[in-house]
Amino acid sequence: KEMMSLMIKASSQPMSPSHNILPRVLSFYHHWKKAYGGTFLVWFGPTPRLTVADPDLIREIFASKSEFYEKDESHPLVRQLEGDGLLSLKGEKWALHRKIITPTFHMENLKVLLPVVGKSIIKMVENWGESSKTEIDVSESFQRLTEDIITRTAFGSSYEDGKAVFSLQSQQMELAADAFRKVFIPGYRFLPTTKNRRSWKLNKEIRRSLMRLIERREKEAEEGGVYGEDLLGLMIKARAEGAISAKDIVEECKTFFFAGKQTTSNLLTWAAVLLAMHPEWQERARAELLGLPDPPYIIPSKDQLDKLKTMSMILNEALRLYPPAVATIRQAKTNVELGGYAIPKGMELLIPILAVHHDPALWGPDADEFNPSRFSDGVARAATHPVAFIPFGLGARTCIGQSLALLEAKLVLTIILRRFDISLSPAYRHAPTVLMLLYPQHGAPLYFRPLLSA
Ligand code: MNH
Repeated sequence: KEMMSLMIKASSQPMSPSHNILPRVLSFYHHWKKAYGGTFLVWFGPTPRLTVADPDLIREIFASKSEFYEKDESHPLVRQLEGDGLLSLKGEKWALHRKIITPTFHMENLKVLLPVVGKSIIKMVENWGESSKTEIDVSESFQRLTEDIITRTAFGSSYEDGKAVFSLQSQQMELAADAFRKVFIPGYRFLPTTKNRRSWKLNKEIRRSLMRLIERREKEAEEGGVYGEDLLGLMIKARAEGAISAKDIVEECKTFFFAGKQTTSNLLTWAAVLLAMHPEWQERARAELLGLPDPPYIIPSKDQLDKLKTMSMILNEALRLYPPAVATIRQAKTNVELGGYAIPKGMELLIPILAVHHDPALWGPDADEFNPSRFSDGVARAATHPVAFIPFGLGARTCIGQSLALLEAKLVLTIILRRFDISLSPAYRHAPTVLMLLYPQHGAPLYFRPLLSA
């Protein structure tokens, strides 16, 4: 009998696999750090690349001496997907585009999305938890959701047409993921395989449909005199003023979808998985939510979301342990000195975001543990150095979609926590993997048990 109760106890323990994912995800970094410290040279192909994990030096590269560094040329496979937009542009053209696009993300514009987005979240969860044994692969569901939200942000009133274009780009991204898995086959991406040919065809179709959409919206704006505050409207207005071309707009649309969809769905997925693994934090977040002054609501308002401090701490801890963008790269524009190293012009520098986020020297001996409390005094004080937390980058080229992503994540998790108890399905296997971004290799099957009070 005792044995039996022990077994039951053991099996009802939340499965809590290690969050120490460095050896799995950045294995070279993990091993070489032990031998050489945080800063060392790695040869990827013909050019050496300096790995820089020291937050003082990272601050120099991104912020205080950023004029000496620029974005690198991205991999051709990525380049085809991301378009020639904000992510990859440099110099004056980048600055112009950043200025035109920034108002898309003003809180006033994001706020009006809340009720609309709230509705699609509720539609998503409608048939969750009908049976206590139904698994939901949240990584799938969340991708559909972020796709929907990014479409609304980019295209506003032309939502339906935008959706059609972005569904093509989704298909293209899946094909590219396949090509990435075969990147070790020399010249694979040039071979006229069925999948490659399909991807090339999609690329043309996407650009053609976007061009048609731009022309239509331009006509509408000329007739009605209103451009709209969505990404497309702001850019069409800039084109009317002669600042950018129609092709620029096409490239930015591609960039937005590429940069905004999977990053945010990965954050949502890891946050849901962490909540399932750590029921005590799930309960704390739910208690905070139900304890709001005016709790009977379906879709929370911006003001209500702002009050959810525990939820913000959980999201930050998810971004720390599982940053969707595990690393980024810069290139030296000229010969430059960095932390006593003479960096020659053209050298590439790799900033291993994931490794910085797991560094015990910055985060303490529990660096690999899930402990949202470390963010209770805000982001800048969570570690021993303010630049230890960089899921969205830093400086002028920091993520433009940060507030959208965080607002969206908070809204989704709030609506879900209000209705369901989240737990891991026995089918869940903890396998963080990098394929462009950090994602769960075998998906994220979770159980959603409806709460009686909901
Ligand atoms: Mn986002 C830049 C991570 C959501 C659009 N993003 C960056 C950078 C990081 C990043 C890191 C900086 C890269 C570098 O310095 O080399 N982004 C994220 C994460 C999420 C995210 C972890 C979600 C979670 N990003 C979004 C969303 C959008 C978006 C949502 C769009 C709607 N991001 C961008 C764009 C850039 C960027 C555009 C490039 C900004 C620039 O260089 O001016």
